[in-house]
Order: sequence, then structure tokens, then C-alpha cells
Amino acid sequence: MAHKSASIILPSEITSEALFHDRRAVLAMGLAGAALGAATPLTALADIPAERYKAARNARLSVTETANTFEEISGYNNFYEFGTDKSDPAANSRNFKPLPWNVTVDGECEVKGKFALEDLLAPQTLEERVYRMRCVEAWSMVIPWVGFPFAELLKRHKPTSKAKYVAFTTLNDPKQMPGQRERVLDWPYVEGLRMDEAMNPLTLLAVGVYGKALPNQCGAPLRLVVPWKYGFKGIKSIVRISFVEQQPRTSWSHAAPNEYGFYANVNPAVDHPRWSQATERRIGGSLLARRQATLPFNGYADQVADLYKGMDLRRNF
Ligand SMILES: Nc1nc2c(c(=O)[nH]1)N[C@H]1C(S)=C(S)[C@@H](COP(=O)(O)O)O[C@H]1N2
Ligand SMILES: [Mo]
Repeated sequence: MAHKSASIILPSEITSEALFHDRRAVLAMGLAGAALGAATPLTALADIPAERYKAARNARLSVTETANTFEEISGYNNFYEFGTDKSDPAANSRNFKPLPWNVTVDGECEVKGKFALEDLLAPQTLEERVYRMRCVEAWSMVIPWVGFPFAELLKRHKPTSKAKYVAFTTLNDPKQMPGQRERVLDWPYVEGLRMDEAMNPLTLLAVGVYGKALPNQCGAPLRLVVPWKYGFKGIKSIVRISFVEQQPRTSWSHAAPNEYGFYANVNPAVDHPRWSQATERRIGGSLLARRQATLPFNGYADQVADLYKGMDLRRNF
């Protein structure tokens, strides 16, 4: 549109002129909104190169048990935002858009803001960690995650001395997550860790599995992995990480406080009120295969038992 002197505007022109300015105002607001919302505007970088996920294995922190197949890992899931059956997440998350993605880091830390996922990942060296995973429902898997230690994120965001816990939040978007249209849980899904648990070298922020980006049903594009705790600690599709002073609310202990605690450490000696936690069924194994014994802290006791010295693990379940 050609520039016009502002002095003479015919009445017939006002509507279109006003509309034109309105549109520009809306566009400008949109851009400003994006710039304000994201520490870095989400323009050119919306993709993460496939090679980034082909990470070298950290053998020291990996188990040597045979990993589950990709089909098992991506076909048998808990992700109630996409339904409550084990096959629902794969079926109902096909149209979910994990990129572009922003993660807000806030609370008791020096470096806060809303970060594009690729900026959060940029300084990180991704590694593969083969972890034993144990669901509270007494099944288990072995999964070759790709990610980076949570402790590395800490270095950049510099929590203050007031930060005693880390709180995590999943995306809340019933349009994309059909399970959120039912009040199965108090959405969005939230989880938390004590600061020392979050800083333990085993605590991983995962972005991939088997050398590829996470499938949607596994918590794309960013999920937590805490292998010595029951699977529900491993919150998926994270949009917020907050450093906080008080122990944060967590979805499952909020839904059923007598069944699920804040700590959720794998413990064969403390049964769930409705079933035993002493043994587990490895997914993919023959149905005739004997259930195997569940190990304290899911087999990671050497690395984490010290975190709970002096605590009564029956009370703090
Ligand atoms: N947002 C969200 N995160 C979640 C869940 C969920 O329903 N919603 N389920 C949890 C449970 S109970 C388990 S066992 C693990 C399962 O992870 P997987 O499907 O990748 O094996 O995800 C956890 N993270
Ligand atoms: Mo679980």
C-alpha cells in the first residue's frame, strides 16, 4: 500500500485505513508477544538435527541387561493425557506437535525465562544411558534413553540457596491431548524432586530413545527420567521447571495420598496398599517367564541410598 499524507483522508477510506493499521498493530503485537514470551524468538531454529540424538553411550551409568525393543518402548506406555490404556498413547498422540517447544525456567534461580528447547539443548552434550525402569504397577523395562543430566541444566540457571525442590509441569492442552478432556487427574500433570535428588548424576532430562527423538507417546520433546523411582516421577512433555522452597504438589500423591508418596523410591519392602511391590514383570518377556525380584532403589542403591540416610522409608514412601 502506497504511503499517504495523513492530512486528507476521505470518509470512504477510513474503514480500510483503520483496518490496515489494526492489522499492523495485531501483527506487531504478535511479534512483540513472541519476543517477550521467548528468550530467543522461535524462528529459524525450530528443528533439532537428527544427528544430535546419535549420542555416545555412558557405559559407567548404563546397565548391561538387554534393552527392550523400540516397539515395546513405544507401544506400551503410561501417558494419561492420551488415554489410560497402555496402547492409547501411541494411538492418540500421532498429531501431537512437540516442536517448536518452549520451556519456562523460573522460581528460585538467577537465570529465568522462557527458552526454546533448542536453546536449552544447545550447550548440552547428549549421551545415551541404558536404564532399568520400574512402573508402580509392577512391570519393568530397560530403555536406552538419550539426554543430558539435570545437573547440567542447574549450572546454567543457578538456583539460589532458597531452592530446596524442583517442580516440573507437563503441557496443558486438551486440544492436542484428548485425555485432558476427562478429569482423570488434576491437569496439568506435575511432579517434583528434592534438590539433591535432582542433582544426582543419574537424573536425566531425556529427549530421545534409541538414537532418535522421543516418540510423542514417550514424552516428546523433553521428559524426566529418575531410574531409582517409580515411573510416575518421569514426567513427560515438560513445559515448566521451577526452583521452589517448599515440597511441590505431585499429581499421583495428590490424587491418592495413601497410595503414592512424594518420594516414590522403588522399594520391594513397602507394598502398594493394593498389591505387592516385591516382584515385577519385564515387558516383552515370555508370559511364562517367572516374575523377577524388584531391587531396592531399582538396583541403583549404591548410587542413591545415601540421599535418604536417616529417613524412614516406610513413612516417606
Ligand atoms: N505427563 C505425564 N507424565 C507421565 C505419565 C502421565 O500419565 N502423564 N505417566 C507416568 C508413568 S505412571 C510412567 S510408568 C511413565 C511411563 O513412561 P513410558 O511410557 O515412556 O515408559 O511415565 C510417567 N510420566
Ligand atoms: Mo507408572
